[in-house]
Amino acid sequence: MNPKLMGVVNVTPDSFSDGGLFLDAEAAVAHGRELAEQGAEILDVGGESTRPGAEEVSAEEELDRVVPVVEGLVGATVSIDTSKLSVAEAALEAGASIVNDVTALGRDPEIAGLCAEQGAGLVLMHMQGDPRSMQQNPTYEDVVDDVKAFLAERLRVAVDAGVEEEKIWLDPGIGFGKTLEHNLELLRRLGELQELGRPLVVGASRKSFIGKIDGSEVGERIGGSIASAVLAAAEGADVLRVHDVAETRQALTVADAVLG
Ligand code: HH2
Repeated sequence: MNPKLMGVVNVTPDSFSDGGLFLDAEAAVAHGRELAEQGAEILDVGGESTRPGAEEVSAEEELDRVVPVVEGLVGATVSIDTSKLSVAEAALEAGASIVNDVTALGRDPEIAGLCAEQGAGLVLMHMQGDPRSMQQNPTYEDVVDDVKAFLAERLRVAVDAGVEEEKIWLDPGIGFGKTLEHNLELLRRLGELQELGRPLVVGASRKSFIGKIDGSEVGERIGGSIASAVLAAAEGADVLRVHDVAETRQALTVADAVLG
């Protein structure tokens, strides 16, 4: 049990858990460097919040936020958390090597061609609806089967567009158009998504499903985030997208020592 950690570097005023903390490029770069020192193998730089109800930002605004941060993180493995082709393009140019698209090519399908051309990695995440409306009434026949079918189809689309299969990671999108029960079911049955044959990324860190379980506010969810991370790793997650890198790394090291 030794998943990679993807440390979150949000350069936004309104992100779910750390909005406004690292809006200044220098502060964001310093935060990214600190996460890398704590054991993050990948730094996920994002300039647009996807929290429920979040407003879209323009490509120009997003570019202004993320490009200096990606440039400042030279030497680290950087993923760019965006659904916009122009932002993905500029971030790859600035030194990122992975595009983390929470719409799984739903917004800008040309991102696939860009990744193919540049040899970049691509994270395809499941979301039902869009951030403005996704929590209104999420419904599934069977959440795991439905997410799995969606990811299989998106994987095929990306490969058909020329992205090397070896460069694609899949993510069930915890919290994106899902009720508490849907999120729990996905975490419980994560192992079934391994049948897709690609590395699994899981982001559960500080998300609202934790607050729905115990009433905690977003700043009080480290324990719940770590429990989710360890259990996801035990169920086969290959990459964990987390805010609290040092604490998660320690928990995984101990869990690995116990379980072997
Ligand atoms: N979650 C968030 C953003 N990007 N990308 C992937 N692949 N998987 C996730 O689960 C995921 C993601 C939301 O978390 P956060 O960055 O903390 O908040 P915000 O979107 O408000 O910036």
